[in-house]
Amino acid sequence: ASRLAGKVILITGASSGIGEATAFEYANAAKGEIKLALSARRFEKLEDLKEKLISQWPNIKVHIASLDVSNVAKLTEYVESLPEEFKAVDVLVNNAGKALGVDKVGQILQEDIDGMFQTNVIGLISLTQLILPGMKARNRGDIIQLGSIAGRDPYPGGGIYCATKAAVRSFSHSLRKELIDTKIRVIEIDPGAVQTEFSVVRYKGSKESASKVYEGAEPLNALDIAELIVFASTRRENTVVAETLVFPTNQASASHVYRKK
Ligand code: 8X3
Repeated sequence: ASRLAGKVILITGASSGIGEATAFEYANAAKGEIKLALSARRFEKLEDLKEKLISQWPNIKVHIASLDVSNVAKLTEYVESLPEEFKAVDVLVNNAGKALGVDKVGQILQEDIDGMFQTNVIGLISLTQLILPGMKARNRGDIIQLGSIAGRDPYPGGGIYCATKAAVRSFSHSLRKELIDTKIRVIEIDPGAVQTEFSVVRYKGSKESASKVYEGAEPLNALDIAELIVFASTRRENTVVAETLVFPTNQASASHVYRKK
């Protein structure tokens, strides 16, 4: 049987991009024999996603909920409201995250600082804290953290975003050490350039600025990262893909990208 059969996969930020692709990739890898708990701020997008998943895999179980991970009070409510058959989370994919702006220190909007830390760091930590006790009780589970090259190789104009991803990395490393005597795996996935709504959000809706980010180079797509997430969580239980750094072939650091003229 598949290593995923019957498992509960909880994905945040599942309405688009890497989160959505990851939902599909889990469904695909498990041939629909899986339970997906999908959350995001945009509920209508989740409704569409659920419909697509069910039309492709009639046996799949999908729970959707509107959730903004930056709202810590709501996280507890969300976890408590999960239906019984979704409560024992096997894989937590902490995917929700965002960059806001490319301003330099001294000019960064306070709301952007708060927004990035609240979602990328506080939300991720708080949800992990809520899911971990169950994993500990069952002595199994995967915690998959979406980091970034930005967390390893900070760049100008990314002071806050890079700091949030460094925080994710540091938190994940502490957690892996704390869980050393358990079978729980902490898996960090650090993508480089991936084309999703990420840059449109960073440039606050400017599609033109967003598309410049990828100009002349071929970025990864959401499915490339989804495949790695599913790969990492389907290894034999004694194998932990502790961390990954994933670039498109023409990228070698946060700022070293080969672009065709
Ligand atoms: C996204 C990658 O290089 O824009 O996390 O920070 S980058």
